[in-house]
Amino acid sequence: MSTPSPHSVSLTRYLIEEQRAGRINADARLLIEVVARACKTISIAVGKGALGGVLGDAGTGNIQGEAQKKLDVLSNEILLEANAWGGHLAGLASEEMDHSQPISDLAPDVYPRGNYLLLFDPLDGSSNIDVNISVGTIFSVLRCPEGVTQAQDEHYLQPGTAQVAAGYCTYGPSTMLVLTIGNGTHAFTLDREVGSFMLTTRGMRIPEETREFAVNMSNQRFWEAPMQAYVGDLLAGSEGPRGKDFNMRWVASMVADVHRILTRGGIFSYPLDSKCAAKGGKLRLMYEANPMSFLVEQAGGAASTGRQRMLEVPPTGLHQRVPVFLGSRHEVDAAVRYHHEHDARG
Ligand code: P6P
Repeated sequence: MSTPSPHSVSLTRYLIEEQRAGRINADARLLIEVVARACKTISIAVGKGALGGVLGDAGTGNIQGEAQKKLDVLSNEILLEANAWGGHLAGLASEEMDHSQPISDLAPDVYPRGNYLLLFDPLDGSSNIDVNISVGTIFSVLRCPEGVTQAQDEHYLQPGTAQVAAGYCTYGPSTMLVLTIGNGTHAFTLDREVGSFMLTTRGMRIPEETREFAVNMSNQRFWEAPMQAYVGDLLAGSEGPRGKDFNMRWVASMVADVHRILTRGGIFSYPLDSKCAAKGGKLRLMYEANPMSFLVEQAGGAASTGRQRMLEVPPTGLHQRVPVFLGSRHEVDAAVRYHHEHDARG
């Protein structure tokens, strides 16, 4: 049998091949298919822009204290509806909802419940929507603990290493689904004519070294000392201790920044700063940092809080925030070294 060209392998075929190889079971495979189908619906809504009447604020706020965009609310509803009747979930949790929802709250008993917990940020970076910059959906899949019949918030509090699958869909010039089930990180591009996600990169690899960093520099004066020192040395370039010049990119849409790093390398950072330190950071552990860290590690990169491997952070809350450093392994190691050396000096 000839080896299929990457572009002839659909997401469905890829997942069936992984199931045949024993790396995923049917329920998890079908769950990922449901999420991918919901992302296609979100992509259509996002793509309509001003013509779809879905831009602008919804006039509501979420538990994060953020004004919700109409597309935040719509994307959340699309994911809830798609997963309500699928039969693969015990419950789901969203950035846009204060608490998780057991599937029985969403679907009448006629549909079977499953063994998985789905967590998602339905539309990350939505503040960029109104200026037509790429945004995305981030998702994470966990197992519901044995014997739990009504999944509650505490059942989601599992470390990132417990993830069964993780991925994001980026709504950019093309709509791409990037997925890991623990056997590498793979990119699928939506073929709008066929309506299928087609495998376009099997086995994304992040270069270990980089000359590109991503951080919101406007927060520099609020950073901790090790972050100030680390970025100061990046900015010193070839005249400084790093001995090479660096470039900077900051889209302010995590999915877009992480996709660039998975594609060509780099380091993404949202460190602690005095504005967000009281909350533990800006980005959320369970449905932003953990899924992105799983994808990055599976692509040969590294992900840390600056002081601890991200995937080993013991969760304490559904909307817990953490500082984030992820990307090219050697560059993340360098940033962590600045933090460790600072802490060792006391
Ligand atoms: P800032 C978007 O709101 C988000 O959660 C991430 O997607 C993004 O990386 C970050 O916040 C941007 O934060 O402070 O630069 O606007």
